[in-house]
Amino acid sequence: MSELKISRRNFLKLGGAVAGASGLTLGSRRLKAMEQDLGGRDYSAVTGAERKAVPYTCLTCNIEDGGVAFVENGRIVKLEGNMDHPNTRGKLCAKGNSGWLHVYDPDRIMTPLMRTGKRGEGKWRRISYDEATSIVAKKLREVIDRSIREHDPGIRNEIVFKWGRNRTGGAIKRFMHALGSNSLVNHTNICESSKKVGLEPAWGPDIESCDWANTKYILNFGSNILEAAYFMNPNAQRCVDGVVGNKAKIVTFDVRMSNTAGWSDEWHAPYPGTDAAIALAMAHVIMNEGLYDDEFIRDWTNVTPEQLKAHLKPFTPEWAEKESGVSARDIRRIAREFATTKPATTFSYRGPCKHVYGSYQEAAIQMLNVITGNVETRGGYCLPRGMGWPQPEPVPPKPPVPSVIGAPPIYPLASHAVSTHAPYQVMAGEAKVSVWFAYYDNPVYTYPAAHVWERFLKDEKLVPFYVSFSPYMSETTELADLIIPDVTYLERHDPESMPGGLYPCLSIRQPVIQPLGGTQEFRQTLIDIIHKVDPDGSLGIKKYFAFKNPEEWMRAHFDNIPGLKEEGGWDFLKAKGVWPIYGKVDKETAKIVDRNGEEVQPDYQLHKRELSAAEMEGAEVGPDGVIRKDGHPIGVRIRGRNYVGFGTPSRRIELYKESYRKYGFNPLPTYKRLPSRNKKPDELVLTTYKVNVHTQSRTASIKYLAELYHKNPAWMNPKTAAARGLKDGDLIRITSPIGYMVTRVHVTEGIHPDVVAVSTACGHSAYGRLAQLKHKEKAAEWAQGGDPDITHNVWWDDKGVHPNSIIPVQVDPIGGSQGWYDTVVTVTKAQPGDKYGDVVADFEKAVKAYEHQLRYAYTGDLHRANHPEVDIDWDSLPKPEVKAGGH
Ligand SMILES: Nc1nc2c(c(=O)[nH]1)N[C@H]1C(S)=C(S)[C@@H](COP(=O)(O)OP(=O)(O)OC[C@H]3O[C@@H](n4cnc5c(=O)[nH]c(N)nc54)[C@H](O)[C@@H]3O)O[C@H]1N2
Ligand SMILES: Nc1nc2c(c(=O)[nH]1)N[C@H]1C(S)=C(S)[C@@H](COP(=O)(O)OP(=O)(O)OC[C@H]3O[C@@H](n4cnc5c(=O)[nH]c(N)nc54)[C@H](O)[C@@H]3O)O[C@H]1N2
Ligand SMILES: [Mo]
Repeated sequence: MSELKISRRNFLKLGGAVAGASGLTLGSRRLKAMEQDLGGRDYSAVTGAERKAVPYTCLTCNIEDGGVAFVENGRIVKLEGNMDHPNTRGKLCAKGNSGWLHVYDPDRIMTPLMRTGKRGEGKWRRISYDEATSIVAKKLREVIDRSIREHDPGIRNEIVFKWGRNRTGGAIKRFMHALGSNSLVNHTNICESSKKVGLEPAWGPDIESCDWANTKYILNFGSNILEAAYFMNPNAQRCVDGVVGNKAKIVTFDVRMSNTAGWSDEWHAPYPGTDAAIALAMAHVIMNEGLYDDEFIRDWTNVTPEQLKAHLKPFTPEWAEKESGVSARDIRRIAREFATTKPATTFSYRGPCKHVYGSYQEAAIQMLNVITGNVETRGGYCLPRGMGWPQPEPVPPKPPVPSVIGAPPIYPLASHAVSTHAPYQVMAGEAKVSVWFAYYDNPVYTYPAAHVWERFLKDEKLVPFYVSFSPYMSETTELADLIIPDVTYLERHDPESMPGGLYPCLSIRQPVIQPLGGTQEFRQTLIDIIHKVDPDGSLGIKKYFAFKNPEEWMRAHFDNIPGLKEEGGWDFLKAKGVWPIYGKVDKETAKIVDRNGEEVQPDYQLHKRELSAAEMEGAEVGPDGVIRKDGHPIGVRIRGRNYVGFGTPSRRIELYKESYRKYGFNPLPTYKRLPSRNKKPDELVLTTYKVNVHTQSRTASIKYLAELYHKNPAWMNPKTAAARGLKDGDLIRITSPIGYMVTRVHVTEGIHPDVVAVSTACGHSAYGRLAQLKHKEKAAEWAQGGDPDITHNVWWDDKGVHPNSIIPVQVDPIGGSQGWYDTVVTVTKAQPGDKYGDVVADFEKAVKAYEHQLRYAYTGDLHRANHPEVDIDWDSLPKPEVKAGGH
C-alpha cells in the first residue's frame, strides 16, 4: 500500500495544477459520474445503445499504451485507455485519443501505386495488391536466382529492408532471413541506441524501469518524462504518483525548460553534452564522503570501492562546474541528497545519450544507482519487466554472410545498427542495393542530413528498385517506385510486450474495424510476396510463412504460452487486449488493487532469485563465483547463495566493460569533452526536441493535433538574443556547417544561453495537404478524401520549419548513435532575400561532415587522440572486416 492515501478528488486537483486547470473546472456532478464508472463502456449519442468496445494497443507513438476502441455502425467513434492494462491504467494521451484520425486521414493512400513519371514527380498508376506483390516477388526472385547461379549467398544482402518503427514482433526479420539477407536496418541510431549500448554491457537489458510511484528522489538527466520519453504515459502517471502521492523530490537536468523541468523541484541547465561530468562528480562525492553502499558494490559489481575511488579522483565537483556550468555547490548537495534519501532513482533519456560519446554519459548516470545500492529495490532503479512470446516454428536461420549496411564493422560495439550511414556506404561502393524496402520510415524528414537521403533514394543507379509500405505520402514514400500501403494500427494484428511499468504483460493489436476500402495488412502482404517468390516451396522459403492469414500468425505466437493458454490464449487477448489482468484500477488511489482492495505489489530484487536444485544440476561454480552450465553463465554464488544475477558474463553489474576496452574505449564510465564544448563564444549549440502532442513525422496530418501545435520558432535566451539585436518573433537565419534555415525566434528565459532549440514535428514538404498547409487543394485520386474540416476550417497559416537537413551526421563511436545535440551553429538576423521557411543544405558538405566523423570510429585517428588514458597496444586492436561491393 502506498504510505499516503489521497482521495481521487485531491489527486485530480493536484494533477490539475500540472496539466492546466482542467481537473478543477469539472462540475461536481460530472465528477461524480466519472467516479461511478472509470471507463470501458460507451453509448451511442443517437440511439443510446452500448457501443461495441474492442481492445487494442496504441501506436501513435511507440509506448504501446492499452486502448479500447468504440465502434458504431462500422466506424471508430472514440478511443480511450484500457482499464485492464496495468501500466496505462485507462489513460491515453492527446495523440492516443486522436489516433482514430489516422484511419480517416483524407490523404491516406488507399491502393497500391506504381510510379509512372520520374521518381518523386508524383505520377502514379493505381494497381491491385495482387499485381503489386507479383512485381516485388519477381524482383526478389531475380536477386535470389543470381545468388544461386553465382554460388554467392552474400548477393542476397542486396535486398535491403529499412524500417523506422517496427512493432511487428519479428515479422520483418523472419521475411529477410527467409530471403537470405542480413541487410536489416532499423532507425535506432537516430533514436536512443547509445543509451542501450551504455546499459547493455553493464547489466543486460537496454533500459531501466524506475519505480517512480514508490520512490523518494528522482534525478532526471535529460528526459522529458511528462511530454515525451519512453513509456511517457505510464511513466508520467507513476512519476506523478511518486511526486504528488509519495512526496518524492524531482531534480531535472535539461538544457531547456521542458514541461518536465518546469514541473520539477529543481531545474538545472547544463552545457550540452556535459551530463557525464556532473554524474561522475556526484559519484566522486558519494565515494569520497563514504555515502556509498559498500556491500552492494563488493557483492554485485565487477569493481571494488577502492578502484572506483581511484578512477573518480580527477572528477571533482569543481572540475565538473567548469565543464557543465552547474555549480560545484549544487553538484555536492544533490549528490548527498541522492545518496542519503532512500529509495532514490535516476532516469535518463535522450538528452545525455544523443551526443558523440553518449554511451559514456549513460554509463556514468547508471553508476549513481549502483554505488548507492538503489538497484532492484522498491522505489529504486529496476530492471525492465517485459514478457517474451515464442516465434512460430520453423524460424529461418540467420543468413551466413554479414551485411555491411546491417552491421557496419567499424562500430563493433553498436549493437543496434548505424542506420545513418547506409546511403554513404552505398555511395562509397561499400555495399550494393538491388531492392530497397521502406517500412514505417521517413529518413527524408527524420534523419540528419535529410537531403542526402532524398538524393540517394532518387538515384536509380544506387537504388534500382524501391518499395514503400507506408499508408501516407511522406517525404520518403513519395520517392518510391512502388507503394504497397499498409493499414493503420487500428486495422491490423501485432503482438506486443512493452516494459512500461513494473507489471510485466503481453498485449496485442487487432483490427478494431475491417481495413478500409480493401486495403491490406502488411503482414498479409509479406505472406503473399513469399508465396509468390517460392510458389512450390522448392527454395525452402515458403515454409517460414505457412500462415493462413495474419490472425493465424498471431495464434501461433500466443496459443501455447503457459498460463495464457489455460485462459484462452489468443482468444483471451482478443477479448481483453492484455494479459495477465493484475486487478482493478482503484477509484480512490488510481493504483492496481486486488479483490480485497490491496495494492498489487510488483516483484523486486529480480537478480536475487535463487537458482533451483534442478537449475543447478550439472552446473559448476568458478573461483570468481560465476555459476556456469554447458559453458554458459547462469548465475553467481554470493555469500553461499546461488543467485540468478544480471545478464552479463560475470552475472554482476559490469561497471568495468571489457568490450569497451577491447576496442580502445575507456572501460569505466568517463567523460569526453566534445567539439561543441570548444565552440567559439558567439556560436551556439542547436538542440531539437519533441513536443507533447506530436510524434516524429507522423502527426502533422492529424487535424486536432495540428491545430494545437503547428509552428516551431527557435527558443533563445534573452541574453543571447540581445547580443544579436534580436527580439521575440524576429526572422533569423541558423547556419550549420552544412546549410542554413530561416525561421523565427522565440525569446525565453527557459533555455541555456549557449543553446538554440527547435522542435521536430513541423515544416513538412509532404505528408498530405494539412501538414503542408495545402489544404485548399483537392485530394489526390489515390487518396481517401472526404474531410471538409481540412478544406474549410484550417485557420492557421504557419506550418513551421524543419531543421533536419542542416544537422550533419555525427555518431557516437561506441553506441553508434546520432549526436543530434552536438551541432554548432551561428544565429543572425535573417539576411536580405531570406524567406521564412527557407532551408538550404549542401550535399558535398554533408558528405564531408560524414567522412570527418568516421575519424572518431575505433579505427580512426581522432579515436586514438581522444583516448590517451586507455592503456592498450593500439596496433593490436582487432581489424574490422569490410568486404567491398555488396556483402
Ligand atoms: N509526445 C511524444 N512522445 C514521445 C515521442 C514523440 O514523438 N512525441 N517519441 C517517443 C520516442 S521514439 C522517444 S525516443 C522518446 C524520447 O523521449 P525524451 O528523450 O524524453 O525526449 P526528447 O525530446 O527526445 O529529448 C529530451 C530532452 O533532452 C534535452 N537535451 C538536449 N541536450 C541535452 C543535454 O546535453 N543534456 C540534458 N540533460 N538534456 C538535453 C532536450 O531539451 C529535451 O527536452 O519519446 C517517446 N515519446
Ligand atoms: N532533429 C531530430 N530528428 C529526430 C530526432 C531528434 O531528436 N531530433 N529524434 C528521432 C527519433 S527519437 C526517432 S524514434 C525518429 C523516428 O523517425 P522514423 O522512424 O522515420 O519514424 P516516424 O516519423 O515515426 O514514421 C515514419 C513513417 O512511417 C510511415 N507510417 C505511418 N504510419 C504507418 C503505418 O501504420 N504503417 C506503415 N507501414 N507505415 C506508417 C509514414 O510514412 C511515416 O512518415 O526520428 C527522429 N528524428
Ligand atoms: Mo525515438
